[in-house]
Amino acid sequence: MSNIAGRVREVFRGDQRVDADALIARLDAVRRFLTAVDGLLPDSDLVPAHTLVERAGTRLALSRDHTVVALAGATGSGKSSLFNALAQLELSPVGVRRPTTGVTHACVWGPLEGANHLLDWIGVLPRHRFVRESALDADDETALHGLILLDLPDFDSVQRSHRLEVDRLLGLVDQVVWVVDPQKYADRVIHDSYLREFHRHRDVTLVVLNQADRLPPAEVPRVLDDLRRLLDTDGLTGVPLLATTALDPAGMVGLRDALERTVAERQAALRRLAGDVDTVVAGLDELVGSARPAGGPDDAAINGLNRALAGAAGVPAVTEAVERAYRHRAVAATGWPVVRGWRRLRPDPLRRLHLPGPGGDQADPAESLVAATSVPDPTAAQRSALGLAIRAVADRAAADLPAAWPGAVTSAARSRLGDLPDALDRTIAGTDLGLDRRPLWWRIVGGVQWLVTLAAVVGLGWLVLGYALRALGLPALDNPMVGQVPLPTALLLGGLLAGLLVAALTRPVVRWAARRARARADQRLTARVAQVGDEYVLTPVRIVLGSYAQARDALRDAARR
Ligand SMILES: Nc1nc2c(ncn2[C@@H]2O[C@H](COP(=O)(O)OP(=O)(O)OP(=O)(O)O)[C@@H](O)[C@H]2O)c(=O)[nH]1
Ligand SMILES: [Mg+2]
Repeated sequence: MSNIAGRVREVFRGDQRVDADALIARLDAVRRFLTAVDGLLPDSDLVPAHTLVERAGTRLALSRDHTVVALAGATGSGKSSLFNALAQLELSPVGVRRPTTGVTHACVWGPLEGANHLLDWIGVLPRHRFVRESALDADDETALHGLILLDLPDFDSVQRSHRLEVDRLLGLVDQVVWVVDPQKYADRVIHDSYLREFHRHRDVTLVVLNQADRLPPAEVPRVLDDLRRLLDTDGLTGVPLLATTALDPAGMVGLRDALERTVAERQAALRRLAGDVDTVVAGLDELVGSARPAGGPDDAAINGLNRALAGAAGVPAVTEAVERAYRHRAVAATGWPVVRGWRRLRPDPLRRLHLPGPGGDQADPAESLVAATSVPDPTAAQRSALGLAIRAVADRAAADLPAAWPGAVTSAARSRLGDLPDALDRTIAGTDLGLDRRPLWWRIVGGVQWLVTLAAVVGLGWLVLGYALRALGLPALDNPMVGQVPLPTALLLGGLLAGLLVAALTRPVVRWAARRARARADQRLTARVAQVGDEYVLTPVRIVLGSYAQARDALRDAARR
């Protein structure tokens, strides 16, 4: 797998300098990573990164002029003996009873004041802090000024507290000198539980084979070779390996020189933290992966979501009502005036859904904050179709993401599900369905209908007046003739027939226009519902994808040595 950790150079870099600014930039990148994934990935996976950020910040803020070196190893390997030999004082008791050292002892080369904050943070009790500063040998010891040497308890202890103390301190110190002896240098505990775990800290690791005097001189190189082979297996290829004898100053020269170099370089703290960043990045790599994710859900998934939202919002019911309302209103405006009044008595289909009724009045804005319409609630099938569509959006968006992320994307897609019904209802209520305007042709046809009806009424009145005069024996009206038909009769019959004819001719036009009104409303509603989907489903998904991209970039920056 070509992961980010793989790209971190896995070679011994003991002689490479770590730039403090570059390290701080890497730590900032880890911080950015944590901010990006906050609330999206399980906290348990992020503990090492949080610990690193906190520890590194503190260590860098504390003295960088001091180098904290720990002597770690199995009981009886000679840690305390080496500690005392380096300090040239009997500071830490050496004993035959095992284990001997139960609490960490510290020896500071140089004034204690500057080192005290560091030792407080590391957690060495004041009564176990010593100063290696004497007027007599000050010059000899100058090369070690700034060294804080720690004598740790044994890590393979029968005492659980010793192991806990060692594990705690190994997470804080700048450099570790692993002390092994000829009898136990191949023990599994030290290799499996400790040295192997430190393979990303090779450049702050030093191994000494102590008690070399117990071996026949000819045997020493053979044991060192064997130990080197084991260290290679542990992933510690290239780390400095020395033979020491704590009882003989001549057997300490190599170790002392190595410590002097470490102190002079002032690099151990930075290298240690750089190794910590490598370890944390390698642990996080799996959570982020290297694939570039899609920018968001694909069009097919979005279309599916919009369809499901439209169904759940009751768009089909509304558009059908729009078509019927158009017919209702058009017939009321253009129909034969005699039956128009009766038409108006019937309720408007949109009114029944509490949608804008005749005259285009909108729903009350106060009402529209809550469910505003009486559009039927979504059926179980529509609800489940919506659930599936949301899931499909999340699945498609998260398709390329590593295993830790699809869950976060799905949660984001569903995060505002509870608000969707109200939002959809408000949108439906607030959408201009396009029925506000009374088309001009309605008015023209309506006017024609009034004219022809008026003609019929005039004809009827004329005829009634003629009959009345005749019945009273008065002189009859002089009826002009239209062809063979008297004018009043022509007006009455012509008016009636024309009214019916106009109504019959208008009907198919009304039906066609109603279908168009429905299509227009459908388009508007679908667009508005899609906006709701964008705001309530797609935007949260895009935010998570954005966080993923940020996390990925941040981790890449953190991996850069
Ligand atoms: N011959 C020889 N004996 C040594 C050497 N280093 C330590 N010893 C002896 O080994 C025994 C254990 O030494 P310590 O220094 O107490 O060992 P330690 O690693 O501190 O042990 P704990 O405190 O129990 O973890 C003592 O008797 C020392 O005198 C050495 O280089 N050569
Ligand atoms: Mg000891």
